[in-house]
Amino acid sequence: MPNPLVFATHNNHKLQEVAAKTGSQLQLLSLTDIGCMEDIPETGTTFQENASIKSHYVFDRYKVNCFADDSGLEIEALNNEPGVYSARYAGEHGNHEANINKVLTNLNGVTNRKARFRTVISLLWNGEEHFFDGTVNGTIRTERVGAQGFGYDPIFEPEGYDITFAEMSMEQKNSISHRAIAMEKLIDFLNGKQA
Ligand code: ITT
Repeated sequence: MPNPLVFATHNNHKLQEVAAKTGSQLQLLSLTDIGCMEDIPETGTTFQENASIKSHYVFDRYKVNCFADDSGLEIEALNNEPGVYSARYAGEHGNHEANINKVLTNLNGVTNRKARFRTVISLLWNGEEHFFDGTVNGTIRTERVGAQGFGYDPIFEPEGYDITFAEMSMEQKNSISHRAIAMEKLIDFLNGKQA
């Protein structure tokens, strides 16, 4: 019997990326599946803090095993901005177009293009909290390339590749992404628990 596990996100792209990896051992449920339609406040100042706020919010109300992630882009030349503000860097939550424009403007003429995507996952499993993280290093392009993915994907070129995340298929991005790395650690942990 698959174990129900709630992924505390409203972002369908993320759910799909993760669902492609979890297989049949877990029944992955979204916030929509459990009827949680509220926007969970992300008031922390670190990825870890925000992930933890979200997983606790769901657990406190629904008493289910659950996990939440917080992810974002850190750009070296911008003092690791946008960081925890990645989704609302230009003001409005989830306006990826405006967010990318702001990054490109802020990096105009800057030669250090180093950046990294980071994910931290907080898992509440049988009443205990566990953290998992993932990082992908790369560089910020000077213009958008590619139409796949979401967020900052069109301007992020992962190290070791000459294409952006937005030029990769979901499968390819999924095999190397920050979220995938953190998720793999989560899944290893869960498999260990169920063995
Ligand atoms: P939820 O809070 O509902 O889970 P979100 O869109 O806010 O969804 P995250 O907290 O994981 O998702 O990420 C914050 C922002 O960081 C996201 O809106 C994007 O702008 C950026 N981001 C995170 N992961 C990304 C990825 O794989 N590709 C491109 N941008 C990403």
